[in-house]
Amino acid sequence: MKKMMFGWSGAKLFLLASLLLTATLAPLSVFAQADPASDVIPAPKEFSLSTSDLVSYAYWVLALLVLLVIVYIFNIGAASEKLTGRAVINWTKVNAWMSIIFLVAGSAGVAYELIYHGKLLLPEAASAHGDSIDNMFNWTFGITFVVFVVTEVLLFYFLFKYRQKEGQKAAYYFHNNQLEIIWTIVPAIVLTFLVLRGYSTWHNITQTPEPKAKQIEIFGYQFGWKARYAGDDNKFGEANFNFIDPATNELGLAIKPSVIALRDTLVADTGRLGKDLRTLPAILKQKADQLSKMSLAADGKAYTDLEQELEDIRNGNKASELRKMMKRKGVQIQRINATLASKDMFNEAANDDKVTTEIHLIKDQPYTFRYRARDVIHSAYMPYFRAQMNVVPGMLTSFTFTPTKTTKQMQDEEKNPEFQFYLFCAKICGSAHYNMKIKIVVESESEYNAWIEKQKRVVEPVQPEAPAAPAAGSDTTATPKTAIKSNQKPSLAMGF
Ligand SMILES: [Cu+2]
Repeated sequence: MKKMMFGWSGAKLFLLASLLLTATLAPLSVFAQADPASDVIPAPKEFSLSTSDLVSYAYWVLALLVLLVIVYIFNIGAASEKLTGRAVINWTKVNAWMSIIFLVAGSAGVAYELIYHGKLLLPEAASAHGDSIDNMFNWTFGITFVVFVVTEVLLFYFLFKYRQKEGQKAAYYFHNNQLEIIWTIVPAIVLTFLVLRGYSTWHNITQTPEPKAKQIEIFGYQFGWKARYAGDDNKFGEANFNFIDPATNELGLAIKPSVIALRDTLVADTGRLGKDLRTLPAILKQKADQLSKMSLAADGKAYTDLEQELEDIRNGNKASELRKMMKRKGVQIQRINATLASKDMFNEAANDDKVTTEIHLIKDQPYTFRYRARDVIHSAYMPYFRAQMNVVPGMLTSFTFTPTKTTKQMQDEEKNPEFQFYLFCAKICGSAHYNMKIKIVVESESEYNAWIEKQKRVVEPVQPEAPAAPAAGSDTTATPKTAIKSNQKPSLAMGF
């Protein structure tokens, strides 16, 4: 009886494992076929069944039915054993052969994945350091693959070979120091080798000085990227998150007229919020009157919304919300005022910077990408350059690399005229994370020069014949105006 129970649970385990394996591998093979460099994000498909869909659904249903039939056959066997007390099925034998079937089927699955989906792995690296990353991955994969094959073969073969047999007694093996030493030291040496190799590869990539590297700032936000080139002065203007105005200064660059306009908007907002706060009792009365003329039956949602609004005013929620907003804006105003006098901050270096919606790089030119984030942690991932770096708010991270293939070259090599390099976000950062990417074009120096020439400066230079503008924002100590004066509006020409 005991033997039968063991046999039955073994069979169930086998079926469960096969189901889990198919369920895991099926979606994997679907993902493996997605082209990471595709320019167009396909719109969600309308639900419609094609013939091939139906065939594949039928295949899954059939597979499930076959499994159910097997389960029922085993069930009948088990029930009959219970009734007659005679062993109908030799469970030991079934388990032993199932382990061999599992080994063969599993190996076939691994071989299939390597042969058919192995082709979908990334092609040869398009950056100078890429080979060393690939080399490291290949060593790690090679070693772990050999260990995987040897241990799996031994595990399932031994299950088969040493199955229980009539008149055969299992050997009792208590302890062996030599074995313990071997299986501790061998993995320790292998892992030390892999870790040190990874460490030295990373060190070589990140710690090798590259004096000729050009700098590009990559700015990540929910949900997109912007690139900033330093302009003719080859110097990035300063930036501060307190200067960010989503409409006119998305990168928070230190452009005095823009920052002053932002501060004045904030002052106006604070004034308006203060007024709202002071007139809350009057608003309450007015809204209560309004509500008394409405009815739930006639107005539905408008009625309940107004009711909620009244409740928020009565219980103080509205007032505390207004105070919170005023406080937040007040802090930002203070911070802006504290920096406005700084000559290091407002040194005009930002004026000729160029903010772009594509990244253009010159082939064989080293680059340092300096990363900044506006909101949450992102991760800049460039698979073809084998480069990835976290992009963290309030922290400057960087990655230096040299692109070694032009976009055109990659299109030829991949036999895909649509091929493009991209920088993707590789950190799940919110609802539109999947769409967060920026195109990278690698080209010749002359092509790059022609492109960068066409990009607009953050602040267009003032034309000499234009009438002299009043000294905009030069007086930072003056009482902030509650309305934005037209002469304080910056002439921003950013591409957003
Ligand atoms: Cu992101």
